Amino acid sequence: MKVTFVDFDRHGDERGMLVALEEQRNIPFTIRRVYYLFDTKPRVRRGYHAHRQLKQIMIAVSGSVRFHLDDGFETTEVVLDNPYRGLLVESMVWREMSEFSSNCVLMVLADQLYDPTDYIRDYQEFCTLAKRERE
Ligand code: T46
Repeated sequence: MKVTFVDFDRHGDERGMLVALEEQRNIPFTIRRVYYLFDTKPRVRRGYHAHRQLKQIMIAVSGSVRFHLDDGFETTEVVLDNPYRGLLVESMVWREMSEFSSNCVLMVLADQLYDPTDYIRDYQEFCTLAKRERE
């Protein structure tokens, strides 16, 4: 399946590095929510859901994490380990995250406020909906 990365400009000098994230500029949507995952325990795998509408950009601002992505037809694995690179995860993509490094801070920019009804947590239901959308 196709994976879209967004590479951010690196602003830096002898003092250190900086990345700027701006909605509708290098972030391809209006940012309505930001959250971050950190201190994820060893061997934890999380996610196990898709979103009906939500679109997000994931950035490992520190450390690394593996994403398993599934659009209902194909799957792929992606490692995020670089604060200059965002992973765009569109709606209707099943995701599971694993192999969080102990220093991983995964920052997520989302185009919607938190809405538990947007989650599809049953994999078979997800596959059925994904197939229906393509018909
Ligand atoms: C995703 C991956 C990368 C809130 O109260 N507000 C929020 O905005 C979020 C995202 C979560 N929560 C609460 C709901 C749960 O009680 O925080 C708790 C943990 O959330 P969840 O179990 O959904 O975490 P993950 O790691 O399975 O998934 C999260 C996002 O929910 C999801 O959209 O793509 O991170």
